[in-house]
Amino acid sequence: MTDDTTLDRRRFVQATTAAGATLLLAGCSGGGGDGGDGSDGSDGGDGGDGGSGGDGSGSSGGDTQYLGEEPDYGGWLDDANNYEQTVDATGQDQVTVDVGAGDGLAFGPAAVAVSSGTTVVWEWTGQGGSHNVAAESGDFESESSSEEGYTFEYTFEETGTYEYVCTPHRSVGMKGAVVVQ
Ligand SMILES: [Cu+2]
Repeated sequence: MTDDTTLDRRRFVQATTAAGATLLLAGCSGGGGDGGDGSDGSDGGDGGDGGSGGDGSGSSGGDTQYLGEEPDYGGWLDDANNYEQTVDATGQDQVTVDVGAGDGLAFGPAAVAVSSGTTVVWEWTGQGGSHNVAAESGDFESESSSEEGYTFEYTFEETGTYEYVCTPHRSVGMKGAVVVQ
């Protein structure tokens, strides 16, 4: 019975135009792909791993907003690890920056814009060894620590661009900036 049905379908395919047959073949190969759904199921598990890859965004708390126009850092961030764009964190009372982001020798985000009066809290991830946070201007400087959960904070009252480094890792690009608007 089922064999007869199959034969009927084959005759139907032969009776269609070349274009139609191509479409049907595409459908057939798609059907073969359905067999791969079993492995796709395990791929779904891998997708969960991708979710953990999202930890980077988790540190900044969900959807990351960037400034519409990138500030001119005068080359300061050209060799800064983890720097792509300036994260827009304006309008917030408190903003957290990871110390030891990425591979451990970066600030996360490396560049962030805040409103004046905002307190930036640097929070150590425990990755990459011992770090500190030291403003180029000397306005602020933390102790060195390698301890996960260690924090240092500074409240930015004056507008401007504040460049800072991790002193021991300056030469390997552990640099950051806070833009106060
Ligand atoms: Cu460091």
